[in-house]
Amino acid sequence: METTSTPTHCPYCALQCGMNLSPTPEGGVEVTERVDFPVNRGALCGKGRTAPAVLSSRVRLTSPLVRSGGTLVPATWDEALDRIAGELGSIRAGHGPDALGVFGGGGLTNEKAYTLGKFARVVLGTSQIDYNGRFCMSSAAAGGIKAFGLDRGLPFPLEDIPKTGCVILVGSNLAETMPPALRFFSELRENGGTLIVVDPRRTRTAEQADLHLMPRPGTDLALALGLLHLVVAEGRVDEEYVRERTSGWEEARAAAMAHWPEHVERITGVSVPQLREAVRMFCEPEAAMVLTARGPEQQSKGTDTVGAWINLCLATGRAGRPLSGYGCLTGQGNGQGGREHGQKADQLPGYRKLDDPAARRHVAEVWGVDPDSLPGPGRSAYELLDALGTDIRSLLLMASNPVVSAPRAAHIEERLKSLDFLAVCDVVLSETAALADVVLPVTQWAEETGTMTSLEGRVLLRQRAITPPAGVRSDLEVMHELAARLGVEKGFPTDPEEIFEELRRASAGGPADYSGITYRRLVEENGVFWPCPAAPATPTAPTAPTAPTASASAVDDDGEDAGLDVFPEDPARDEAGPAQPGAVLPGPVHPGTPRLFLDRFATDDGRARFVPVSHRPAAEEPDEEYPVFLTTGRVVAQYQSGAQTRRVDELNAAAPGPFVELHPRLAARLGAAEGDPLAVVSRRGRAVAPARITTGIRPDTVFMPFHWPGEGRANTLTNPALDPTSRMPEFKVCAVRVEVVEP
Ligand SMILES: Nc1nc2c(c(=O)[nH]1)N[C@H]1C(S)=C(S)[C@@H](COP(=O)(O)OP(=O)(O)OC[C@H]3O[C@@H](n4cnc5c(=O)[nH]c(N)nc54)[C@H](O)[C@@H]3O)O[C@H]1N2
Ligand SMILES: Nc1nc2c(c(=O)[nH]1)N[C@H]1C(S)=C(S)[C@@H](COP(=O)(O)OP(=O)(O)OC[C@H]3O[C@@H](n4cnc5c(=O)[nH]c(N)nc54)[C@H](O)[C@@H]3O)O[C@H]1N2
Ligand code: SF4
Ligand SMILES: [Mo]
Repeated sequence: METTSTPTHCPYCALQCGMNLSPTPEGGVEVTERVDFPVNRGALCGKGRTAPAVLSSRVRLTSPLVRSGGTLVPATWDEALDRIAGELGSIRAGHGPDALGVFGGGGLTNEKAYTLGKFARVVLGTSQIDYNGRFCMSSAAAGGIKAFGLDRGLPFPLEDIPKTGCVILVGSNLAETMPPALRFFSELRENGGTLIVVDPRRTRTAEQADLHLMPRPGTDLALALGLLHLVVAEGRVDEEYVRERTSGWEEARAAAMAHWPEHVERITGVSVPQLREAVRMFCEPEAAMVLTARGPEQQSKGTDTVGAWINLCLATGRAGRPLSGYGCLTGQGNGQGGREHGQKADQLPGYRKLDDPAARRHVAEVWGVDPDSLPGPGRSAYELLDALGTDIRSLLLMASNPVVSAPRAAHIEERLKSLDFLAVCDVVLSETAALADVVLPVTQWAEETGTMTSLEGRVLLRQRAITPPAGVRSDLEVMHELAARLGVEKGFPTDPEEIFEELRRASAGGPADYSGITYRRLVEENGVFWPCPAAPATPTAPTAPTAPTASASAVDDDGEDAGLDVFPEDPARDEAGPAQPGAVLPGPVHPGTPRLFLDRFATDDGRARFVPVSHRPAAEEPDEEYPVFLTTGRVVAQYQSGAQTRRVDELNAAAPGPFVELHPRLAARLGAAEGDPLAVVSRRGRAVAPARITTGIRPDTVFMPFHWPGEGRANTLTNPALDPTSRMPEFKVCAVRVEVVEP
């Protein structure tokens, strides 16, 4: 039994606040302040502070469950694992490997996400794997890759925010979703900088703003184009920067010029004087930033919308320069690392592309398999869930609760029920686990070691602090055992550090290069920002790592500037172990890359690319039958599908259930009073929750948080219209009718 306090990180969001875990006399663990982690300096939100409650055996699973005669009953680990391996094996034999679906999560550690991707492709041989990050960050990732050649949520550390001149925060309610991060924005204002918030609701975040723009949901693309139009019209383009550091300006300029401010006012509801004021605030200081979150991204045009905001940054010379840039505030604990190491449908570790022959060769070499044996890209998350029970006959699900969190959730619930076989690994009996044929109870954050990559691109070590209860095993052990039962004895270790060492080699030379990072460095340096190549690498002959892709080399080649000799004698270099295929021999230690793009962007020619984009409406706009916009999001005291936080008394007291937020004018029209049960009806279904009346929302819009199952489930209503590039669903806009429920 561990007895001293352990420095670690929160189990929930992408801020990955530092905390200490200290044992209590009762044999449990409590959270104590950890001030040495610079992001939160000891501060935590209520979720982080109460996180140990979910470690308690009172609320969690401690025995495998197997469905028998319609109900889930306790079983031994061997029975449960045999059952899963048997079902997967026979479905594969009968219907081929692509009948086996796999669904992961952005909360999984890098080691688990990496192993899950490898398990799907090497053990099951299926292309049908994706994960919940598709619901979260894929539009920002697609936009970032188009423009910069690389996707890392924030290209700079949060500590840069207070030193810039202006930040436009688009569709982020970080006062509720990342409370300790609010400090950076308060400091920005104390230093004389300004904050612009773009949100259809006057959120706690918007209350902090110098300027709050309140557009109609789904119109951020027009808004950004209108701002760019004004930048051009007012002669505020940074011509020299555009010439030296970008390409594609003429087309993007022409597209923006078609969006007249008066026209943009009609689309967005944001007045022309407000647009002008925003342009002035953004352009006057020497440096400025645009940060987006789920508001503009969870739209069927999220990729183009992100592109439009990036265009604004590029035209004004506000990217790839100190204290300036575009960033996305990634959401889940490992939302960043989870999208880099291969649980995404089209991806191999190191942010490599599954359809790139060089990437396939490199990773297959590390995995010791034939590159031709690796399947190709599969379906995106919603498309995968939508196909359950058709050509996909079974699903292995790890770390997501789509019964609550997927769009058009009633339909997805039906798809899950129509499967021949569903296996779920979780720490609690989530609404999705409750539908499974086999449920495996797994260890969680404080009980296991693993790395997470925060929204800053900072790789962190979350350390084991306590002994897990009897009866649970780690996700890594689950994959090890299943691989063995399916005939793959090697390549699925259970020790996270051993997996990380393999991940280093698999990522070497890729865009997200972790090869210079070790567990020891993560502890000693309080995290390391990627890319961190083990450079200058001495590749082992004859199986050198493949040359970095053009986009990757652009980042990694900045080696000189990166100060490679900072830790020339770091003993951690010796930990790389014996040379293996694709291994990188010890060299001077790379310090990591807190700030990207300062010299060049990660494109072939080093220039950032403007994308020509034009406004288009949401997939579903209000009409006579469904006259009101519905948008959805979060409250401070609940996390995601609520599977974890709905098991914490203190959090339930603060946020006991769903609600429908609406403006007094809409309430008056409906004859609704505070607390009245309202039915919200969309083309997908009907949800009921009490009215919460506030002037802090547009009168044409209602808002529902999505943390609850049952009658008040917001996702019964949402529209699964997908962005054509990122395949991300439109959680933030659909059309509904609102009615008072007669008693
Ligand atoms: N308390 C809490 N914190 C969390 C989470 C949680 O579930 N609970 N989840 C974590 C995760 S995974 C994520 S992804 C992040 C999400 O963090 P955020 O993006 O901050 O969260 P949301 O509440 O989904 O959306 C932000 C805002 O977008 C606004 N919005 C709605 N429609 C539009 C629109 O069309 N345009 C614009 N500009 N804004 C719009 C909403 O009113 C809302 O205030 O939070 C992380 N942190
Ligand atoms: N309407 C609407 N819907 C949304 C959104 C929205 O804004 N509006 N946001 C979307 C976004 S951004 C996201 S990220 C998704 C998130 O939605 P989900 O994918 O449902 O996310 P969680 O609720 O975090 O589910 C994680 C599950 O994994 C379990 N778990 C935790 N740790 C581990 C572990 O180490 N191993 C295993 N095996 N299980 C673990 C938890 O108990 C929980 O059941 O929701 C999306 N849905
Ligand atoms: S802000 Fe995020 S990481 Fe920090 S304590 Fe809260 S949930 Fe945890
Ligand atoms: Mo998310």
